[in-house]
Amino acid sequence: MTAERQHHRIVVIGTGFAGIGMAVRLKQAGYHDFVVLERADDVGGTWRDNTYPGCRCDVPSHLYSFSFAPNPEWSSTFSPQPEIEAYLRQVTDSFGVRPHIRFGHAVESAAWEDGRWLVRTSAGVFSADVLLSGMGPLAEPSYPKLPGIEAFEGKVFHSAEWDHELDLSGRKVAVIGTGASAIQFVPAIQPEVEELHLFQRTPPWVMPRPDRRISAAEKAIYRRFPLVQKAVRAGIYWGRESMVLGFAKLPGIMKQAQKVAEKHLAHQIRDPELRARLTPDFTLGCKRVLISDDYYPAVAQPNVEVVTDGIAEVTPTGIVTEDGVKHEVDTIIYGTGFRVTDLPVMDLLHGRDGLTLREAWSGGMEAHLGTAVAGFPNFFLLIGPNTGLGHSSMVFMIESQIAYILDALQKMDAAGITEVEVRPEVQRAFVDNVRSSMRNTVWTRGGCTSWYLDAEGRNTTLWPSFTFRFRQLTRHFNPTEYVTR
Ligand code: N01
Repeated sequence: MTAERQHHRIVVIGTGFAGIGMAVRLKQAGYHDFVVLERADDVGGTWRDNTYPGCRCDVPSHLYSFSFAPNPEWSSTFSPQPEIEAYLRQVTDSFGVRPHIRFGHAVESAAWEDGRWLVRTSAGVFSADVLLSGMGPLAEPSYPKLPGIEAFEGKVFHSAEWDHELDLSGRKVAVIGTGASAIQFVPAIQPEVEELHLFQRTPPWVMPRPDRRISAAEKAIYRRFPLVQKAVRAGIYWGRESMVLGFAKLPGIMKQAQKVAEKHLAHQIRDPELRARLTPDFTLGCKRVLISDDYYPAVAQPNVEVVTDGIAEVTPTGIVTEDGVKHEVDTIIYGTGFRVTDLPVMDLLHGRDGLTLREAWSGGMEAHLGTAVAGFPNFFLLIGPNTGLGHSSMVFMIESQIAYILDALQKMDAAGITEVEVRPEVQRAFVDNVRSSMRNTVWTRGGCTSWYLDAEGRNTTLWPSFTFRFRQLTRHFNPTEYVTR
């Protein structure tokens, strides 16, 4: 392939909800000199990559979509993955973003050099005045280092890289992990496989899933009266916002919610011994609250064994647990999540004076408003540190950040500013505030570990307050918080 070398005003990385939303809004605001770099051959981000059986969103679709692109056609409350991926493709095409995307361009490094970003990709080099990252935190599968795994003779894959070529019928399958992904694919594969050995390190809290099909009549109403769909969306939004009170302010609310989950478990799992194995020992909300009506019934089937002893080693034909028992399997599926606080991109990005993002984040991931990092001029991160949510739609956070970035670009243009870099003291004050808000939340006091926390136990992933508060804070770009040139 001929190496490209192009300059653009703006380079966006990634085509998940963040990258696509950013691209649409850039176009609408009159910015046309931009490209979006995408390593894969289509858009969708995590919703393109996660194709495991049973994959669907656990946030209602009326809320888990762009405010500027409501979709009256959602088939159910919690849409399945193919519908969400199709929605992202449709938004890409209907807003004319596809011509801006360079598929098959994996970013290998991005460095701030001579007042510009130099972005090297697998298919050419780009330079840009402004670099925007839409690389979400759920992009790099996390593989546990299991002793002996190299010698395993069966098939091994991760839920985010599902092997659709492999027919699971009649196979003896080990599933490692019981997070949001596993509780969706376990019920889907359980009827197919001969044996399912579910390696559970920590049992999750599981709530009932209030899902239902959206009728043709309802869809027609949404098509004809968009305000009705807007009202439904607002109702879901405010219902979810109220959950923050439980997570961060009123622990009693979580205890009440926990009772609902306990009832759900007791209702679906009759065997007291199995129920005990599946009962969490931490406060609900400490890890992501899962929703499912078919997980417990699947786990109770005779071909499923819930293994709670730790994994000691993998042999060529199975997994040996710490109690010495060998579980003979021919397939291992990792439902072990993502490298959220150890993003590979941390090594690829070099700010001022060669500083890598990993070095800048040696004290934990941090960014002003989860969006701008001191030492990294003209760089903005979508879904950056402390912008994740345990209760509501990430699309809301993404749209808040997009508006902030657009305001930054417009203010730079209006004032003839070519360079902005957040002041370290501004970033410090913001991060200190977020960290102190974290202190009494269920995420840090709930008695669990989770991907929300980094290796040092800091919650550098979640936004600890109401999402409308984040929107207020990101409503205006304030140039005085930045060193400008
Ligand atoms: O990953 P996870 P996920 N040995 O990190 C276990 C989003 N999502 O892919 O709890 C044994 O939650 C680990 O055990 P423990 C959503 O934000 C959304 O399921 O750490 N076990 C845990 O059980 C979600 O939170 C949807 O003790 C090991 C599991 O693997 C995020 O993605 C659907 C292990 C990992 O759970 C990640 O979910 C799916 C080891 N060495 C996902 N290492 C929606 O519906 C890890 N585990 C929107």
